[in-house]
Amino acid sequence: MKIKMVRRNLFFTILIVLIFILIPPRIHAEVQDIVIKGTVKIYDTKGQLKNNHSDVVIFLDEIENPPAHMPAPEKNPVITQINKRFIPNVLPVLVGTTVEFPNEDTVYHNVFSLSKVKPFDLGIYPQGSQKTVTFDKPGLVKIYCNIHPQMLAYILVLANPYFTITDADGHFEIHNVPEGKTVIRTWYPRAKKYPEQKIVVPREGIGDVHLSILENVTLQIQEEIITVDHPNKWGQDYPAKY
Ligand SMILES: [Cu+2]
Repeated sequence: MKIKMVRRNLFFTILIVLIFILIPPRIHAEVQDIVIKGTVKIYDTKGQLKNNHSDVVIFLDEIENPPAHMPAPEKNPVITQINKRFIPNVLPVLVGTTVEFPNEDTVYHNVFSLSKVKPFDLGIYPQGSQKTVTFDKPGLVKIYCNIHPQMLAYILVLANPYFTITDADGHFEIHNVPEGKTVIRTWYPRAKKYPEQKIVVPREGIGDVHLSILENVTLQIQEEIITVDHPNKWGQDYPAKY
């Protein structure tokens, strides 16, 4: 009786060990999230390390094994008009994505773009209402307000979903990346050069990508100083008072 029990226990132990050895790797391979992690450091025009390293878009290009299906996100990203600013200031989106532009301000705005990638003019609309634009071609879209020249935003329309944006510490993570060769590229509104790095993504991912960006101009748009470096939607200078 005792021997039978021991044999049965041994049989089950071996069975469980075999299940753990044989089955998990297959399940693991299907659901594993391959991640690329790294850090970007931004240096100002004098070569000094900045305190804030946000707003750098990190995206993959020349992907060896691109996915067959790349649907736009179910939830539309948003650029809000608030305190005479666009928030966020930099937004990367997958091609085909619709972006919402709500006016949360107490004043009117006129959101427009003269970009080749996606020219549009949303006209004037009041607080509490919003309009949308679908970005159907890859490239950079600069967005302005026809009333307030200090308002600007950048939408970088990308051809695949493998992108992210750095936080204030410069950290980034791109998830569910395909294995194989690819190039990590960067975009930043005031970069002198856009650093890039060719990599081969292994199944275990990459956790130590380090990139640095040198600014070519300091941020000109601040509360006190407003530098207008673009015309309004009619190609004219903004009036002196706005
Ligand atoms: Cu405005």
